[in-house]
Amino acid sequence: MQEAPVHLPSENLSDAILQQLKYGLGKDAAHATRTDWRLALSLAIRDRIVDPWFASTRTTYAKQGKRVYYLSMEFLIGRLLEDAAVNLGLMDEVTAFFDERGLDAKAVIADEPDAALGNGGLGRLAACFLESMSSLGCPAHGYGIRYEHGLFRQSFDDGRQVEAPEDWLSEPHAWEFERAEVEYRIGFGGHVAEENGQTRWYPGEAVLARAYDTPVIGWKGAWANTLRLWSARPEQIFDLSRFNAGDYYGAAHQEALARTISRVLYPDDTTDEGKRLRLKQEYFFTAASLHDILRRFDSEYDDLSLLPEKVAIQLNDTHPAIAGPELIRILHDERGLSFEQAVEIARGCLAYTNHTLLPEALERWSVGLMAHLLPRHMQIIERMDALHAEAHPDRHVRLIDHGDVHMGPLAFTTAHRVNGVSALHSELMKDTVFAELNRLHPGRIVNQTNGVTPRRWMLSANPRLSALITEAIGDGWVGDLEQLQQLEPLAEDAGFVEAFAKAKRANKADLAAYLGKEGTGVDPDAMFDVQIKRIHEYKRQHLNILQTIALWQEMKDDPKGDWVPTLKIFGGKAAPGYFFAKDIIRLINKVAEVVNRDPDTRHLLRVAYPANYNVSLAERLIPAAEVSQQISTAGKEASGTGNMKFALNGALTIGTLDGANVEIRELVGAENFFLFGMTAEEVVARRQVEGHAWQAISADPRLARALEAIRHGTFGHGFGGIVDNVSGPDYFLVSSDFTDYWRASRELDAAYRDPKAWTRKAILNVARSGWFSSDRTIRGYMADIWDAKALSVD
Ligand code: GLS
Repeated sequence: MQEAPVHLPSENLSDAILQQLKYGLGKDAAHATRTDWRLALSLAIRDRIVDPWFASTRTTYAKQGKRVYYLSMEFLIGRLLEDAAVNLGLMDEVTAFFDERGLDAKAVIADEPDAALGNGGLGRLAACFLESMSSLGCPAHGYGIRYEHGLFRQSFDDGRQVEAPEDWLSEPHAWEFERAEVEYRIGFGGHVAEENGQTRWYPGEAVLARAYDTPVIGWKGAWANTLRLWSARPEQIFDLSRFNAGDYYGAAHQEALARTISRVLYPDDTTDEGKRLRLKQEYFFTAASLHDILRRFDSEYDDLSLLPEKVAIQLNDTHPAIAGPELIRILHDERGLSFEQAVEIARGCLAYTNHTLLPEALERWSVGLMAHLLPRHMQIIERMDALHAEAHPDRHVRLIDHGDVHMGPLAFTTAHRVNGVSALHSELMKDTVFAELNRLHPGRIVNQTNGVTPRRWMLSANPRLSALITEAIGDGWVGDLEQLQQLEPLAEDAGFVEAFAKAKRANKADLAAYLGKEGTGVDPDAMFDVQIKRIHEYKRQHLNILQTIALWQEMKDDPKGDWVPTLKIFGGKAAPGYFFAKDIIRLINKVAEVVNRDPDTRHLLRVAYPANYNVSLAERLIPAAEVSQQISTAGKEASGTGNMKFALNGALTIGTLDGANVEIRELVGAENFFLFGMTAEEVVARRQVEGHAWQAISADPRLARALEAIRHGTFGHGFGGIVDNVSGPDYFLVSSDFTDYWRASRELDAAYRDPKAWTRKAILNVARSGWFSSDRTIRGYMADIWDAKALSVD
């Protein structure tokens, strides 16, 4: 039999995989390792994406569609293979192929490294958005950095977080195409000169940005967009004269310096650290992306005034906010437009998403650093500041203040739209950080509540529930999540309620088996109560663990009492320099050690903290969760997206009125949500009460006793900082919210005692979560911010 040449992928997936194994990887099936199979499968599936990908590009050119460019420091994409197989409808064929060979398709898929090019919600949102833009046919590119090392790998040593570098690129990466021909020179430093009435920037050093493309296929394979990541390279790869002189280290110096720019992801998304290198990273990927955007624009149009009509550039937080001054610089200095015209056009293209109100997370760069690294941009920022002052003489807001450039106001003034990520957050933006800018530019702030892609967070992560839903209402929900509403009447259908509970129970059993391998033996019939997210004081994992300690103490007092057996699951990483958060991690692990081996209570309460929480682990945990902990101090969590994934998968939320919890509660119904705690307004008032923490502790013996146990070393030593904090300044109001949290937790237990009623609530959570699809969010951006239209391949 004659085999098809490898460049013509076989129609038949099995043949295509075998061809890729042989011709793409040079491996014989008899000797193929799991990684070989995974790579062969990935390449065979990638081949199937190329045609729709090219067709999407051709369509965008032919229809002269408006293009959306999503600039983000982070794309927390996780594994790509299953996404692609699911969207192309190939999962059954993949499973059958490996079944035939006695291999486990799931294990092959899980062999893919989890691409952790992000920290948390902000990066994962960017990944969900890319998928939704492809599923909707919105012509788009994601632009970011191809970090060699994504977010660190976490392990625990005696309960302490230990960080190790992550190396997802140590194996071949099947999804990307290196574009050696797409390379831009990115300058830093140097000086600015006036020549014949024109301003010119002469950078003192430069690196090259090289493009790597990953196609992102949408639902049903109808459209594909591109994630283009930039990798830094030296201009001169090697200094031969130094090498020949025996200076081997010096000869490679330039290369090492340049590569540093795309080497590591900053392991913190809430504080601005790393200063010089981080600013370099930000400018590096933003400038490369703008060059690329303009090159593409120039290939189609020759009138720069068309830019806002044809190009929408979304700034995912302020990390790419230097895009404003850079675009103005290019249009004014290099393309000869007047400064005012350049500002006008740049603003027409740019929009900015704010993702946090935490003051320490609002980026600022010292004028000295900015002027040193980007001297021309600093001049432009000064001029923008002066222009803004001239236009609004009564204002107080400055782009430059106390020797710092403030990136939030800079992004705000260079964007035509600024959006928050939940209804509450957008309102708080108007009242707090951007109050004055909002007054000067009414209508510029809009809201786009976050969303999550149902393809990954339901269809592939929760195949059991997906199959059940499809059996009940057909498969239209995958592309139109609001169809889940059709499940509502089924909450009263005994057969459906039973099948739903069975699916959840099976997901729990899978997770129990996994956690068992990880070292925590658990009972799959316990209530699975989950808090997974970055470890941060405002997210209040310490409130959760304090409540767990208090519960354990009461169980110990009365082990024969009518308790709901509970498994508390925690997951998350702390920024390496955030010592308080690292103490919280150690406390959770130490409480787990004590509680899990207590013979009086171990059948009632267990604590599990699997290490190295990432996207893939989230995909295991969320489908098995029954309780979703969303307990941040009100006013601090901009939105949350984990909260949406849990509700969609039928977990009931215990939460505060914070971020998108507010909208979740409105939609799923107050009776299907366990609310507690102060509102954002009450939080502000409570902080003014002198001794608020101490008052709360004095009024609640449970809290006092739990704190006492920590102080007395029941869980080991070194936790004085946590106890002192929550009984002293307690900025995040752990103590003040404890009593109400305890109440809501016990109400939750009571509800869990009636399995049928609980399952009905879970079904209603699923049925009413359709609005939280990122397809809905992207439609909102397209209509209210980008003015972009969906296209389809004819
Ligand atoms: C974040 C917020 O903290 C989250 O509440 C939000 O869901 C996410 C996406 O909008 O953005 N901001 C941030 O800096 N990191 C986040 O995860």
